[in-house]
Amino acid sequence: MSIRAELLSGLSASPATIAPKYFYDALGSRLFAAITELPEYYLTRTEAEIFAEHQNAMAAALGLAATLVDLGAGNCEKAARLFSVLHVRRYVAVDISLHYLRESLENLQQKHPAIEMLGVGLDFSRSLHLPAEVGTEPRTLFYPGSSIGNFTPDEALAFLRQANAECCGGSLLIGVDLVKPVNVLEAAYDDPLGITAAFNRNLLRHLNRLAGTDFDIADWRHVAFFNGGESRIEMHLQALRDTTVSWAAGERRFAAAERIHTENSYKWRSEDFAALLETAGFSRPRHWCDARGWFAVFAAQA
Ligand code: AVJ
Repeated sequence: MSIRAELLSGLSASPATIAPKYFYDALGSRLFAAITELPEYYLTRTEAEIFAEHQNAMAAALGLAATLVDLGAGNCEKAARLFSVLHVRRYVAVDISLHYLRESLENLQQKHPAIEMLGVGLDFSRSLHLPAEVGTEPRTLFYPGSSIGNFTPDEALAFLRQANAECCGGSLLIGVDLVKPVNVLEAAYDDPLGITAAFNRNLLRHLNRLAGTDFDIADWRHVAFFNGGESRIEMHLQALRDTTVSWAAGERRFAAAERIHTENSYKWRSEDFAALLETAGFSRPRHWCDARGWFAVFAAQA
């Protein structure tokens, strides 16, 4: 299905949905970077602390990681911090937009001339199948940031099974956000400055460009809450009034207070995530946490 057809079918569904990968246009990527600076958004900071504190133990658990495959690499910063401790010789940056990766990789190559670098443009939320140019040696797959949280548990299992195959006998290093008090979770996704609201609402501008819709951002507000039954933060855009959104071949009417579901961000218990890794075929999962037990980084063998 084309991007446009996929977006319009999500918009026509009840309830309407838009996939979270569409948050990241140029402005959305900058807004996400701003989110990671918010005091309420503990994820990025906490994960970085865990890497800094336990990188030697992680390197020992992973074994030699000559090839590091970075899933959702973006600016490649997180992976670059691990190059020396993991003795990386080949770095494969994978992201949905190859365009954005090129710049990051050029800068990185100058700082690390001895490391062979490759950029791969791939929407791995559909299928994680790395191209042949990546080679056949065992690899360490690196999936930081708790982006695995965008998948439902079933989707996460399917994704991890594919990841297991793509390791070629290597290993996985993955960041996972954990269950914690609801007030902490909800503040992280509904910050008082309104940066997360801007990030969520910006999705509609991106959609207007991608699918030719005519959303008026002023008609929509940001809603985020923890759904305890599903163990996930949900983000929605809620219509402030009755409104009709039109595109070339159709339209969708929204009643006041109707919502578009834009993101799930699952929060795991560490023992459940370890079990998920084993079900997906990984062995000897280990993990490291921060002192508060808010975030975990897991290493496992394929
Ligand atoms: C990039 C998917 C890990 O779920 O925390 C941040 C995205 N959404 N604030 C997350 C996000 C709202 C983020 N991930």
